[in-house]
Amino acid sequence: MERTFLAIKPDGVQRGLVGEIIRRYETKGFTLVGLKFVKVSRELAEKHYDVHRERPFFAGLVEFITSGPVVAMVWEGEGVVAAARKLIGATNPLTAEPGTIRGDFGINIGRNIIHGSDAIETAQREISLWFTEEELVGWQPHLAPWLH
Ligand code: 3AN
Repeated sequence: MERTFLAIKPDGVQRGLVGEIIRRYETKGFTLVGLKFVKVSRELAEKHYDVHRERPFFAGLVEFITSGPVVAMVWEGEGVVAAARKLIGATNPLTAEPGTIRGDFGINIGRNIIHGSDAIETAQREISLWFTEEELVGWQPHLAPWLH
């Protein structure tokens, strides 16, 4: 089953949006398989944002993600990588549609509340970067298949 990595960034945590964000993925119908509250090390932050290493905002990005606690999560479900990005909205909160997390709660591109993997391969890389195999809990909700 497809899995994605999501992280509620320090601004999302500071603003008390953790419950609201988790609720959106739960009520959408995805299954939570990994969850932890972490103070991100510089080493992890640099690995996570490695593709942006040459970008002008790289240093600021690392500075910000390491500035306060982050909620790291793995969610599972059909098409979850693309669907989770859809719920997040566009990178720039000013162009993110209302109804999306960034569209509803964000203003600034550098403070856009949540990270979500952008492809299945990226998700696999990010999940193994942030979680050990033992920290992931494979389970199935007791729902009749016809409910979904
Ligand atoms: P997304 O998070 O929507 O996948 P990416 O992967 O293009 O966006 O960028 C990663 C992160 O880098 C964004 N979440 C945002 O915090 C930051 N970022 C992207 N573009 C800019 C920019 N022009 N100025 C400042 N920060 C940026």
